[in-house]
Amino acid sequence: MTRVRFGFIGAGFMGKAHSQACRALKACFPDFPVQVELTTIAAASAATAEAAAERFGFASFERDWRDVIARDDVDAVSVLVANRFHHEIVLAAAAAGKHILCEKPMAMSVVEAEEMTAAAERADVRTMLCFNYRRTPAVLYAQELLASGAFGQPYAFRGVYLQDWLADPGIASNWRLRQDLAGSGTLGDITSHVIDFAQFLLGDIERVNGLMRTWVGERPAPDGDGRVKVDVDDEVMCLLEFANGAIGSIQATRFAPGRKNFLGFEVNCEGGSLIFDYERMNELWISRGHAGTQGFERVVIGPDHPYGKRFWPIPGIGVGFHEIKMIEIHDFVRSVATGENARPDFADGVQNQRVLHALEVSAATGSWQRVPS
Ligand code: SOE
Repeated sequence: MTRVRFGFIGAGFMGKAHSQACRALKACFPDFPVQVELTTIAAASAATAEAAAERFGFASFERDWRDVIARDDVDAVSVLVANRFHHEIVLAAAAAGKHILCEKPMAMSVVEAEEMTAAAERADVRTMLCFNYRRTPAVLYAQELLASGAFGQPYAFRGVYLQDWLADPGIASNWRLRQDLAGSGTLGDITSHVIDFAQFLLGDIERVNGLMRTWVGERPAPDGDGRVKVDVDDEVMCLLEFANGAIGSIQATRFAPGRKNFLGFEVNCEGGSLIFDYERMNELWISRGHAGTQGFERVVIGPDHPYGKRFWPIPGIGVGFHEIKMIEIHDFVRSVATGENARPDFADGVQNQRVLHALEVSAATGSWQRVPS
């Protein structure tokens, strides 16, 4: 396949991020033999879709997402809408033989995620989930180091995702605070990213024990008329056991005043440690050896690290959210061209969803839960 023609469903934050990544791809991957085209887009209303088509650079727009999927000139569908709609859209896209790039979390339940995976496998289409942060060059480098065995047996993973955009109880409700549209709160929205880090870096999670809390039980309605109940979790704290013998913990919240997008991990191994913090995403902190008497070395990520030569020629210039979305689109399009799924694919998404579910059950029952595989 020499070109991949995209149809987008959704025109919000992710519609903007994905379309900009598609448009910039050629500049950074000039030798990439696949042409990416922005064919059509649908959104919550025809007016929004029309405006987005113009703003994001699509050749056309559709009034209904089903019409995006029905088009013969669309090869791949990007699912960029609230979690509640992923299942229905993905089943329809797979039935129409479209390749699928889907935002996270994958689904509202494990059953939905399994059905989505089975549909894509039946249709033999490529799938990928947008756990984009694993494509941060510093994280890719950390994964390479761990996979090389240079650090030996991993002992512990400590993951955090701390934000503060909901800390003010006066902030109005939105779809991310509604169980019927999001499925869960902090759990699916951001804990899922840390689970993806954990699985990417250390492999399968076998058992979990979690706590979940809702800090603000009702908020102003989005239209300013009255107050509405918050029926999802605001904070998740949990312990993990990995199949490789390591143990771990995760804290995720949107109620950590001062923390903006503090997504990070520390991995301690037999032969050293690694630290990553997305707010300083162009650095990886490394300690080598048993005792770490030198403390940590700050490695500035640049042209010598994964995908580094694709972007800026001078070390220290750095990459941002835009570049990691470009890597994501590149890897997805390459998977369509080669016929082999890029990771995380839907099967990885099911495993992520199983951990989310196990955490919910654990928090509700106060018990350790096994994660099936
Ligand atoms: C809100 O918490 C949010 O937009 C998440 O939904 C994204 O996945 C994360 O990347 C940034 O924060």
